[in-house]
Amino acid sequence: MKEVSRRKFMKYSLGSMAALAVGSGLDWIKNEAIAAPRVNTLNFHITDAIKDMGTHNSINTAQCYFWVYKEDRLPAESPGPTIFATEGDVIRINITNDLDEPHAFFIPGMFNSGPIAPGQTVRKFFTAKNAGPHLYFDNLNQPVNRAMGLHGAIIVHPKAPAPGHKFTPYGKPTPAVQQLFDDFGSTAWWPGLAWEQGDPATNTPPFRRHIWLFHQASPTLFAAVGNFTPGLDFPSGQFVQRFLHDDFSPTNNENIQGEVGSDIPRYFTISGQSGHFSHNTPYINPTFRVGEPAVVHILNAGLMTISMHVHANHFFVTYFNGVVQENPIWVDVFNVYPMAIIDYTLPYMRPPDVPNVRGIGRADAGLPAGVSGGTTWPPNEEIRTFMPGPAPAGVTPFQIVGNLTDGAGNSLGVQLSPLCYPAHDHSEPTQTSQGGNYNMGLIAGMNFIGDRNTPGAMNFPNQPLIHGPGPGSPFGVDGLIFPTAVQPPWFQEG
Ligand SMILES: [Cu+2]
Repeated sequence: MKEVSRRKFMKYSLGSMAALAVGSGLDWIKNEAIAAPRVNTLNFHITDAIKDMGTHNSINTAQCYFWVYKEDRLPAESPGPTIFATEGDVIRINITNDLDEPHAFFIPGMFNSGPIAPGQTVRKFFTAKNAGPHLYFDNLNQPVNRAMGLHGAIIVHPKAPAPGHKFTPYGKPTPAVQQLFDDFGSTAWWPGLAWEQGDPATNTPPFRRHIWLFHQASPTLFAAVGNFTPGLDFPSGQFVQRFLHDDFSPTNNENIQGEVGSDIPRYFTISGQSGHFSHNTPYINPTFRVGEPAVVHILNAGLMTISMHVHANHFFVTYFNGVVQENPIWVDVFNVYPMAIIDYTLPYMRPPDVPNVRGIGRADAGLPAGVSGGTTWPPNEEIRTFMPGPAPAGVTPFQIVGNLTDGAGNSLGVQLSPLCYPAHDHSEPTQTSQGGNYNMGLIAGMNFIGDRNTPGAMNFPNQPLIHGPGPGSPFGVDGLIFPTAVQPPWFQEG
């Protein structure tokens, strides 16, 4: 095994679910509003860490060495913490480089720290602008420093919508995107809530948004970078070649545990998580009702192309690499190239795969004369399925029953609800954890917990999912930063 110079240097290790407290959706910002810190100044250290990948257990460890932006008040993690700001905010930032070669903090079009020497601290400020999603990253020795984990998302919210219009996620929306967000909640074809509109009665937050920040990790290559001659940059050409094209035969590449293997990435992450840990995490997966439109900010900090595909709803591509779209196409899969930033705007309409006598996505009605059976929306077939056993005849929808009981006569029947649809990468043969099974790789979802446009179906029964972590949740309350002492105008407490 090679000498591991950086391991003496390393200050942080990650191994618990609490390390997930870096991702965010506005839903849990709202839920955790009282405890969430709003800070004047970001205090970042550029340092390194060992992260548990994929398994999150101590028996079958799957660890990887990373470089991270660590905020003083938050756990070490890659990606770094999501920063929420409002257009025009002045953000103070102190950045200390604890590693032994120059590093930087860069937001295209917004801020550039310039090279920060080992041991040096820079104190700067910048103004949040260009409302929309942005990547922050280390732009030195590209793409090595960024790919080693030095990246994160900054979401700039517009100060106000144009007069007479509703909020969009952008400062200067195109007419088509403005029309879409104006239509949400106020037209016959998009009934329900506007994007800017919440509903305390259903615990629905306003400004529903999630962040899917993509990255790929190579335990052997990252260890090689960590072990490289202190003070020298790892050759970027060699890094890219090994990352994308190394063969799968065993080589002398070693990870931090001394295991050998290919330098091809083994871990494909969404906001730092894979598989079960991305698919069942409230801050990654939108979980709303029909009529509660939501935005997913897609950012690819890695070196491989992702084609994230969402079941249940087509999404509008409203933003592409800094450009609000003139013509927001409505698609179910869209390529996300390295460094691409794309917004998927989910209308949260009825999943059209649930059939309906009036047509896909339309309001339901009784069946035509002479046709037997029942209506199909609310999704009776799905949520009237009881395990164990069928519901007795005559049972109304949304009533938990079963044909088995416990000793006290209580039913054991459980309805299958809510409706959970997957979202996954359409280039899955390579984009998976150690190959061959996207359930261990890039998997997220889109969940429906009710329908606010259908009487009696506001809340589907038996919901195991929640909008976000509650008090005492292992996800913690520290996963977001408002870099201003002033509560943003778009922030509302329910
Ligand atoms: Cu699929």
